[in-house]
Formats: sequence, structure tokens, C-alpha cells
Amino acid sequence: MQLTDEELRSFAADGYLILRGFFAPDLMQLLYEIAKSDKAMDEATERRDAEGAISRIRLSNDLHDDVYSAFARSARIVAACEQLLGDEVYHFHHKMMLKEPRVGGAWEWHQDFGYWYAQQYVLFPDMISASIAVDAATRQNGCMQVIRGSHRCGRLDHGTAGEQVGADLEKVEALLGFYELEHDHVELEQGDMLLFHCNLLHRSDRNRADDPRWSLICCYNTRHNDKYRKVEGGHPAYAPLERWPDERLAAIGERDRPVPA
Ligand SMILES: O=C(O)CCC(=O)C(=O)O
Repeated sequence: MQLTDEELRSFAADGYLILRGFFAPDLMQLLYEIAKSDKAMDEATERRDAEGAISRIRLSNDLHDDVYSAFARSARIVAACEQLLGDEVYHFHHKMMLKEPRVGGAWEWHQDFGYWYAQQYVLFPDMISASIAVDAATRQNGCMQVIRGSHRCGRLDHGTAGEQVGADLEKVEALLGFYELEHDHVELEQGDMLLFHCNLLHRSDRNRADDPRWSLICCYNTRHNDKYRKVEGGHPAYAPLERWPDERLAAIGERDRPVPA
């Protein structure tokens, strides 16, 4: 897995990079079938947006013997993240983001580093997330939106917005208005992957479509940015990450594929 110079340049300038068809359709079908029939998704945590609409999130700080963790161990994702951040990365957490048809709530403008800096004892914005489209993501079902290049302005102050944490909106508006940064909608097909820098401002709208929008987001921290305080709970401190080829992800997917009724 080798990113091109153009991909590296584009991530440095924009704070995000879309890799189309990153995972093959057969492998995505396994993840899709397992997730959609997984009873654990019924226990996902609910988060209300500022208008009270609910998004659900199933987050894991640990790696387990399941298909979600297998994706988080993907050698190709990890290699891409290490090229973009210039250091070894480790698993920080992964999460299934579940936006149900018609009801799935919005995520307010925020930077992930706004949360992680405040709560996770890390000080350098050398962290990254890989969002894999389990369902296609469209404007209608509340795809992710980003402010292109906003990672370059550094971390903004964050306050609360509903049950979420949101960035200072005056500054968000200044980035879009005064500084004329572009506001992009990231539409994805199943199997596409969005890599985004932890200081990239992003949000997503409520799902107003009849189809769900589920994604698997794998988050990584760099080794040089290990947690300076090791506390119980929260996202983990550095531990070497075992990286797996796609064949191993597929083997776990085949093993756990639901048996048709
Ligand atoms: O995928 C989305 O709709 C939002 C995800 C998000 O805000 C996040 O992972 O921080």
C-alpha cells in the first residue's frame, strides 16, 4: 500500500483524502451482512444532536476477535495512515456509526482533536480517522461534510451542543465566510474510505432518506503522541498494532457471516 505523491499532497492541503473502492465488494458484503444482523448494534449508545434527533454509536477501545476489529487491523489502512502522519500508528478506538432512515441525527461541526485533546491526555494533533462506508453515504442520508483545509488553522475551542461537543461556531463561520474555505460533502459508495485529519472540521446532517447510513470509523494515534497520563477508561495508550492482510479480514468475515434463515 503506497499512497501517491498527489494523494500525500492533497491530504496535507485539504486535511482529508477519499480512497475510492478501497475495500473489495466481497469483503464489504461480509462486513455489511455481519453488521446488519449483529444484535450488539441494538445496544449502541444514543447521542442527541442540538435538535434532539438521535444518532447511535457503538464504540470499542479494545480489539476483539470480530470483523470490526479485523478491519481496524487492516495492514492497508494502517500503512496509509502511517504515510500520512509520518510515524508508527496504533489503534485508538473504532466505532460503528449508525444513522437510521428518517431519524438519524446530525453531528455538529467539530474537530476530533477537540474531544481528544480535552479528554484523552494527548497534545499533538497527529491523529487520524478512517471512515469506511458500510452503506453508501449521500447528501440525503447525511453524509459527512468537511471544511477543506480547516485542519491547518489548528484546534478550536469546543463547547456542548445537545449531547455532543461542538466547535466555536463564530470561528467556523469565519473559516467559511471571511477565509473562504470550501464546504465539501463527502459522498461515498460502499467500500470507499475517507481518511481525515483530527483537526479537520466536520459535521453531518440528519438522515432524511429512507435508507440507513452506517459506517465503520477506525481511529489511530501516533506513537510519538502517546497518552502522557495513563488512566483507567478512555481510549488506550500506545500498544503495538498487529496488522492483517485483507485475506485475514475475509477469513474472519466468512467465519462470522450470518447463516441464512
Ligand atoms: O460520520 C459522521 O456522520 C460523523 C462522524 C464524526 O463526526 C466523527 O467520527 O467524529
